[in-house]
Amino acid sequence: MIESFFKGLKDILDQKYILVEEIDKAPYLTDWRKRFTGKAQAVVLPGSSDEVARIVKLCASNNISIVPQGGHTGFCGGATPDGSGNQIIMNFKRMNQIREIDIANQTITLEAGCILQAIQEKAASNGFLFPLSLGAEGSCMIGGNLSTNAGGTNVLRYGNARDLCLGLEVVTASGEIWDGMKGLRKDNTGYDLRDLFIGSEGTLGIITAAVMKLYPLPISQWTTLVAVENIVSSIALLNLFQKRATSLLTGFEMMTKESLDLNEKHFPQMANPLQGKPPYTVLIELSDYESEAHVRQLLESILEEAFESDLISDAVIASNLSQANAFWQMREHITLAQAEEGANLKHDITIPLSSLDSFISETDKLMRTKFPGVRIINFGHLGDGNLHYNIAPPLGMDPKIFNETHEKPIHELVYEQVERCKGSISAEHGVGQLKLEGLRAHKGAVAHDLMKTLKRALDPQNILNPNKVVSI
Ligand code: FAD
Ligand code: 2HG
Ligand code: ZN
Repeated sequence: MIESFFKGLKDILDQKYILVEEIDKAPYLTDWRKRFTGKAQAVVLPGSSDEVARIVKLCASNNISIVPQGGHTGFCGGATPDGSGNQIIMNFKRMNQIREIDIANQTITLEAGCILQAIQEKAASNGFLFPLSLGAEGSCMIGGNLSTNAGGTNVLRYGNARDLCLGLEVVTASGEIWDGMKGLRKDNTGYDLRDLFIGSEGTLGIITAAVMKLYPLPISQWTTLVAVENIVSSIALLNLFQKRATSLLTGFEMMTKESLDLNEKHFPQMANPLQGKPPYTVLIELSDYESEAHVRQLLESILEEAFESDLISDAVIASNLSQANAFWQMREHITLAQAEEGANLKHDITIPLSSLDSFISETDKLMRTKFPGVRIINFGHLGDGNLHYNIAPPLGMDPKIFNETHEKPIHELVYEQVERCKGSISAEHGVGQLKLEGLRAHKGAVAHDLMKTLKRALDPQNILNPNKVVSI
């Protein structure tokens, strides 16, 4: 059986694109955070949609399950195989062609393995902005971004990966190629298949190509860091910027003192330029299509109003591009500082802004009472109500013991508070294997059953990334 499977694979792919030796497979078996490691019969590297379709057909007839994989930067173990050693990994790094830029339609057509940063650069060299932007952009791939419906720092203005997508090509569980690549901005012909595949983390179909929206490049961007006393003032500040800057507001990121202290510990060059270590530091970006002077004046006038209303106590405006980049680097480095520090439990949640204060004060209180000494590293995309409410072990605690003893009860505590505040347990990172139980417990029985029905209908053999998102 296995021999005939490998013989079939060799009919589709050159031997050098079928990795079976442990040493060759190893780089594909562990995720970016090193939280998940699996085993695989082989790692396959297809070079075209047709090859993907033929491999899926072969897997279906041999009952072998497939774990699609992009840059393997996901935080939920979605692209890591299980421990059985029976699955194959399908990695997309060879499918990295940018097929077309359509100037009139303002779209870019891409293969699934295109690296996000390469897409941004290609768009910019053609005078366009491709707005999806996240810390892993140097290695994550558009197929992975769409499969996780990635967010990042521009969602406030341009939306997440789903909002940027106008078309998909998908290989189904039976090895059919669905061509949904028309790139239309309006299409009401029945169920929205595109939106079904986006965010499904490789469990309903395999994305092989996509048509994505482009935007004009802004003429000028201004970035500022401001000091804020508490979350209520941070939200009032957001509302002020939304009212005064409307669509020119392109970034609104919140960082607590604890998250920036951790940054400074591991990357002293990333110290907060604001004096006195404020409880909350907010990074705000405005982007303008009119003129440098226009946006600068607008920013100064909004900041003046914020000072007068006592919403902020200090502000630094980046005086040049490199300083603006340094502000953004400081924000993006929190994840890296947490990785340097060791273990941390990630919570990637959204809460309605009106309940955020209640969520934070109640969850902080419970966390500190039930788990004395844990460190709350809270930061995130405040403009989207998306917190990265991460929990690090008490200083000196063994990370392995922390994960074994604290992971389950801490996730549960946070998810219960998310439910109380009518939020979501995943705003952007997805479910994968990490939140499988969390989704089952907190999505609601009806929604969870509908998801299982969809999974059974689209993948009756359960060969596409089984036991990720939902188990059937
Ligand atoms: P992978 O990790 O390889 O895969 C993710 C999921 O998609 C898996 O379930 C996989 O099976 C599936 N998949 C991959 N390719 C395909 C395909 N072609 N067809 C079908 N299924 C597929 N995420 C955010 O949303 N916002 C952030 O701000 C953010 N910042 C990050 C910062 C850092 C430093 C790191 C390391 C990660 C960050 N992430 C963020 C998480 C991660 O980068 C995103 O989830 C990203 O979209 C994953 O892309 P990937 O190519 O690495 O996918
Ligand atoms: C970010 O917003 C990413 O920087 C990573 O989503 C969040 O490290 C995290 O938990
Ligand atoms: Zn994020």
